Amino acid sequence: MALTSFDLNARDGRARTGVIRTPRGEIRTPAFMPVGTAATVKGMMPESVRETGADILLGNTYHLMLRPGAERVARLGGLHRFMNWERPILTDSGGFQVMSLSDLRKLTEEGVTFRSHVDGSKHMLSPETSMEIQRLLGSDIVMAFDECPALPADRARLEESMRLSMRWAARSREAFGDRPGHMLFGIQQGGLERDLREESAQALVNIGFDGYAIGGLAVGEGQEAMFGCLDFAPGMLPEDKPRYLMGVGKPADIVGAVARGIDMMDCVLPSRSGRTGQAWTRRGQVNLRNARHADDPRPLDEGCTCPCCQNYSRAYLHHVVRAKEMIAGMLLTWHNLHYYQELMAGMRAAIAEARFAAFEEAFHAGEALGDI
Ligand code: PRF
Ligand code: ZN
Repeated sequence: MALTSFDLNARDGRARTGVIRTPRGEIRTPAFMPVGTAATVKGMMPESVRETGADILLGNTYHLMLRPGAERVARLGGLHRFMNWERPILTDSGGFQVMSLSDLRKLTEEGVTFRSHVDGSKHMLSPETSMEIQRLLGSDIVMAFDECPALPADRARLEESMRLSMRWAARSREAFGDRPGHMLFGIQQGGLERDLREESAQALVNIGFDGYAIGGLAVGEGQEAMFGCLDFAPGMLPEDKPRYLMGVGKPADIVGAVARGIDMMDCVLPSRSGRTGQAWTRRGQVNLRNARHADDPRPLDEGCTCPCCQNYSRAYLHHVVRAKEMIAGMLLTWHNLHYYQELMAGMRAAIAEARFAAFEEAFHAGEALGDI
């Protein structure tokens, strides 16, 4: 019997809900994956991340290979043991982070050579080395090695880059081999071009993956253009495999992506914005730095059951944000991750009960009200 599986439980329009099963636990979809780049979801203990409702975290090949090093993590028992998160972990393959973070990159057919943003040391990532690093980390869901051009990019560049990513996808598949209990996801590229997305989807399906990501979006094109692409891109990917939209997004992006058939997402936004005094609630974004909160005894969100909203006032949050106290980032990250996971749970229930359109409408009505 297969050690991993994906079962769809219900559909409502193009939205889907189901479960990915792995030996390390189940991932309820649509799923939001908090980002644990450097073997930590910044400002949160892993058990607290679990309490927010997360089934899976995202880790990064690029950061972990540079510090503390994949071999070291492997010697210490793998990433799960190292960071004290025993549930599933998906790792990104590194190419996208090399392009956004490293110095002096050089891209060839073989892969990419670059200098570390940490200490300037020289490194190489290729489909083969990325698969090896993700194996050493012990990742449950391994991402194929790809290249992601920033948008806008001209068609020739998008086409060339997508075809390179598809050759790398085939090499990733070959290097990954057969690893029962672990999944390998391919990544569709092709910018906003419908025919390139189709060509990419066909190439990936011919290779054969356990799941399919949509890469190359949320890279500067804006929500309308992204949704335009999501009106056709998910439908090009196999119905019976999970579809993962990489690096998305704001709550409204997530709701729109789920409406268009996406099953998984990740984003630094809830954790990163928590560290800059920003909160997300049913009424949209709230900036706790704002002076209007200074004397406000009410919680951030009256209806929220997270420890931040149960125990602290807006006045307190405003104070600790302004004073740059560590607890500010801790409390707001907790609240934001809790809010994101409640949003996912709400969508899963709405899809299961065939009322997703009403859920979507209520979501937008809440955001339109604005913060009280
Ligand atoms: N490829 C990979 N990781 C990613 C992306 C991609 O295209 C994106 C684009 N939003 C975020 N993270 N490998
Ligand atoms: Zn809260």
